[in-house]
Amino acid sequence: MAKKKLNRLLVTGAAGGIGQAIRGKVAPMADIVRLSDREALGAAAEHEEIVYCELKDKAAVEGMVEGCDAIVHLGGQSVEADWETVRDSNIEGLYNLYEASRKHKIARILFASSNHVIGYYPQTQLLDAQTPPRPDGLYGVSKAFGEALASLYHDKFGIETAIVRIGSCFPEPFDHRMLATWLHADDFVSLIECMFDASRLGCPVIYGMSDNDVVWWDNSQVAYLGWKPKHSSAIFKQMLDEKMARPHKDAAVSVYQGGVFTEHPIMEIKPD
Ligand code: NAI
Ligand code: 15L
Repeated sequence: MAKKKLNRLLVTGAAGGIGQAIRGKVAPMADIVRLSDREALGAAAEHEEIVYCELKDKAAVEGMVEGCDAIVHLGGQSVEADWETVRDSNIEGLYNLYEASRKHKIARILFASSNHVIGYYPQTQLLDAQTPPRPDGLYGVSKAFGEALASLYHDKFGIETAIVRIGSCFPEPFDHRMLATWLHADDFVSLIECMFDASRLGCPVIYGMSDNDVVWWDNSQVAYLGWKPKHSSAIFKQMLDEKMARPHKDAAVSVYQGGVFTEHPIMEIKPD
């Protein structure tokens, strides 16, 4: 349970997979949870309010942010896509969010970054918060832009951001790679509590993974947050071994941290 209570917490991308998984669980963190997306969000519970918003619409984003004191920013293009799609949601959209946050004096943001910022590193290399980006596609590049924007708004305006390079946040791992990258939604919720409870957050890079047996990432530099993931992908290993053959050792999914994202081409919108 969070120690401090926010007045109004904004959760963007609330209609998405992670948004739906954490929706009920962030309720104790704030008097009011404002949920936003461009897709349907269902009916608001008593403690919730709903604001539909397209992130590339600057004025709409200002309206969405106004009156909030903190943001969990999940909204955006969440897999590889053509440049225009990535740009609208993750470049323009994120700039709009940080500009609105500056104008409306938001103190803290969680930015849902991705392991695809560092997807071209080999699985044999242990990475930490200082590891430079090595994106595996335009999506990864857009998340690296987001991390740089968060850093700028911290240094220039003092807005604190938890930059979370999320691994794979799904109910269970789909493949052997995800034994290293898996993040249980409840561990993500406990990270959100820790980042809002911390007396000083700063603008750290945090790897979003559960307490898995296979480890590619070192979170020791954010030990001050006191985040202790409780779940582990280890309970799924046997199920995966029985369900599918281990991929070949030279396959992208076995070699690179970003797995098959390294194999995506540059996607172009086909002219009509
Ligand atoms: P998702 O694709 O299920 O949800 C994203 C939501 O953002 C969707 O509901 C979509 O409607 C909304 N959205 C997209 N573009 C928008 C726009 N221009 N305006 C308004 N809303 C827009 O993604 P998921 O899995 O829930 O991920 C949430 C966030 O976490 C994303 O930013 C994703 O990049 C990041 N992430 C997720 C991982 C995972 O394992 N689920 C891993 C790494 C990062
Ligand atoms: C991501 O960044 C995606 O949002 C998610 O859909 C998964 O592909 C995840 O990374 C992953 O690498 O497993």
